Amino acid sequence: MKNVLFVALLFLITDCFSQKQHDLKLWYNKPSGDVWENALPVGNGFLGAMVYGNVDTETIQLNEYTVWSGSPNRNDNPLALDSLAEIRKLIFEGKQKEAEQIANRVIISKKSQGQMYEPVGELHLAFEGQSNYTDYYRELDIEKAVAKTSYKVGNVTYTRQVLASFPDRIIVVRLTASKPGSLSFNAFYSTPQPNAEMKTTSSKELTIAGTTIDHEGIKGMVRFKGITRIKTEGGSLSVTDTSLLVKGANAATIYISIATNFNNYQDLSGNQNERAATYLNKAYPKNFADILRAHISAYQKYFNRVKLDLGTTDASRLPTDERLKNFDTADDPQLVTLYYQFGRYLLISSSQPGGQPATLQGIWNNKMYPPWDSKYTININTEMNYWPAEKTNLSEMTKPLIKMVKELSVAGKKTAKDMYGAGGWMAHHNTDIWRITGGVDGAFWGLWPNGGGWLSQHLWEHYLYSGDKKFLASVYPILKDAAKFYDDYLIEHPKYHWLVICPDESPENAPAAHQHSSLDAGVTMTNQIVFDVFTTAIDAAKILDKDKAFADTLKQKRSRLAPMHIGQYGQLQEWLDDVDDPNDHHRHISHLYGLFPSNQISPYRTPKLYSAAKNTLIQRGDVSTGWSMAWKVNWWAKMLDGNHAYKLIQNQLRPVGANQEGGGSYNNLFDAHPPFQIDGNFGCTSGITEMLMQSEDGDLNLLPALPDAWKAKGSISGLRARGGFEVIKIVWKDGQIIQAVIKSTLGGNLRLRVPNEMKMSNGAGLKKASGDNPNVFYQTEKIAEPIISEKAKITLPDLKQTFVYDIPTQKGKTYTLVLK
Ligand code: FUC
Repeated sequence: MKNVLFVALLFLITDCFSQKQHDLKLWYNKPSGDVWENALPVGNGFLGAMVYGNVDTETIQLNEYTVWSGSPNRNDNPLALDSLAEIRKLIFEGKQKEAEQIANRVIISKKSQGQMYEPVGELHLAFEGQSNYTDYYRELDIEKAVAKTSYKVGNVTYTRQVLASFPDRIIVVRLTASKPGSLSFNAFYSTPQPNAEMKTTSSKELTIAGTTIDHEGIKGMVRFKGITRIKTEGGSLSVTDTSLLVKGANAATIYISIATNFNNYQDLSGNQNERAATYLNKAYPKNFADILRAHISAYQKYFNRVKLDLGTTDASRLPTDERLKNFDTADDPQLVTLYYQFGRYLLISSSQPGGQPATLQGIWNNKMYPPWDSKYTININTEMNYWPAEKTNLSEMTKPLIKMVKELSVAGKKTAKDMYGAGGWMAHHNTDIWRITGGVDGAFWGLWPNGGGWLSQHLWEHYLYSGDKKFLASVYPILKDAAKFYDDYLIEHPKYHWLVICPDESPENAPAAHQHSSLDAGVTMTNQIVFDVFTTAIDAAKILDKDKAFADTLKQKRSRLAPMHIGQYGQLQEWLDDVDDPNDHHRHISHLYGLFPSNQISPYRTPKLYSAAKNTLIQRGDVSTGWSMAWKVNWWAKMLDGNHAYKLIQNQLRPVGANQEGGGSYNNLFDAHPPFQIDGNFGCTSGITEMLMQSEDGDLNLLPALPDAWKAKGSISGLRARGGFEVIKIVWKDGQIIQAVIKSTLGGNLRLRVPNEMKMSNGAGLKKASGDNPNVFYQTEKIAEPIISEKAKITLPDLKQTFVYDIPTQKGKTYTLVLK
């Protein structure tokens, strides 16, 4: 009997263990082969690696965050200013195509169209005698930020672990074999970089050294150096000209260091050799266990802040690629949790304080000529990368973005002045590590002058979440100068008499009525961005008690911006003229910027616009590229429609190729545009958060868009909301919040919107909210009444009942509410 009990207990423990094992892990029972999108990403914000987990020859593809083609450069087109009046005239006369032709010549850069983020190369480990393997398993544990591969040959178990250490700034590979003396391999580099040399040194180091390539007339001047050293336990280590040979070892630890001469976007005077050696020399004396421990603890400091539980079913026991195939039909809520946390994992791994912002591919790229150069597309993609940062409690990860915006605000001053005769700063629709601010790729895409304006709002957002006045004061000149650019650049529309930006465009889309040219004046998204840029400059000036006269000018000009328009199909107009096509399924729905990430369109404050935005969303359809679908998750969450948001998550969690129109996920859960583009990962993590918590619309709204699929029960802990509120916990059951724990870090009124009646945990009742929310971080600026087409059919929203309370809070105190 005792024995039976013992076996049963053991079974239970192992069963729990294997369940737990698959909790926050991507795992597979086959190697990656030669498919990069099967490989698993690790990164520490400075180095990135893709681990293939192939048995015979392991490949670890390597990236370093400053390895870019080119060198410091600017790409303004000085011809712009003289032609501005002519371009404007043509646009106002309805001759968009002619205007576009001129703009191609005078606005679009004749120099760099943006440089490329590039790979360093690959480290290969060619093993001896491992072709007949069994029990293959590989995983990425996103709770620990470690990739692992294991398999058996005969009765020997081989294990590999790979991590990009946060504290040690190197990549470490740990190899073990269960039987002493069974580990033999040959380590060597390969690289697609044409100007790189790979060799070994007398101190048994494997090195790769090179200079990046020239591109579009800009000389490649980033010098990089990689050094690999191996520590063996047992066996021997020897060198050939180009490889390190390990023979008969029990275990081995590989230390990989990479550095460049990059100091900042204007300075390449660093010493890559010294840097690479310094990182390596510091880490090499440490053993793997110590490196692993320090790495996990540094990583978990960020990662562990948020926990999500949407339930777990048996479907979660399958390998990740199988789950992806099944998600449409299986009940597998845990895959959403995994995907959600994977977004946070990717942000921590690709965007660290002191580093560069996450590119279109984060920090992972294996191509010399990557899609869209793996740079920064700032008409949506870079912004989307940072949507999850503040609310999923990864505020530190915004630092590289904030730094980039600071640098752009310097570089973009000259662009504003030379190209548009305006003060302040601006950037067009792309930038790169050299902080180019000129227009690229052709006027149809690259004339868009609002990259600076939109990016500047991320600084304001950082203030709204943190309440850090010192930070606000330090970035105020950037906010002010973003407004100054528009202040100078706005002109009166000759027909409508509003103040508009011209030439302008609604990102990458064009109506047939404008000869399929994107060029226009006063497009909706820009009006919304200018409105926000002015409002934040006005508010920041007030908070800091500065620049009253300037703020008054901005207020006056803000009141003369074009209002939003509702067109003949009941849609939110993308352009000032009612020229939208209800059959247009374009992936950019830029005019819904006003719904999200901005808060100008609200179910509670602007119901007509809200209905129009909904019509637009329906007309544009669901399936699109990965990032576009991710934006739609956020929009449907703002539409308070959890089921529709969930449908988009289902579309995103399909194997790439399964959606005819695009989107989906690769086996390693990388988002597919296709090709791989990381914005969809980040955008979806943001969207899932918005389904569970929103804080943009004048209140802290809990469970605003819970889909039926997650209703039964669940919880999330550790989110952050505007005004310094930490949402320590939301627990729900049958669609009702049974417990909400909120910590106030700044004090102030907590206006809480919930789907069911609640009370304080001590039984005290709650005060119903009334009037405007007095909390300064929850102010919503009133917008102008929309202009509505006579043909438009508008059905006002039928909103679910919610309960809204005002809870006065004290700084540092925690408030627990329960179901009433
Ligand atoms: C914009 C988008 C594309 C792609 C590229 C990186 O141009 O329109 O879909 O995401 O950026």
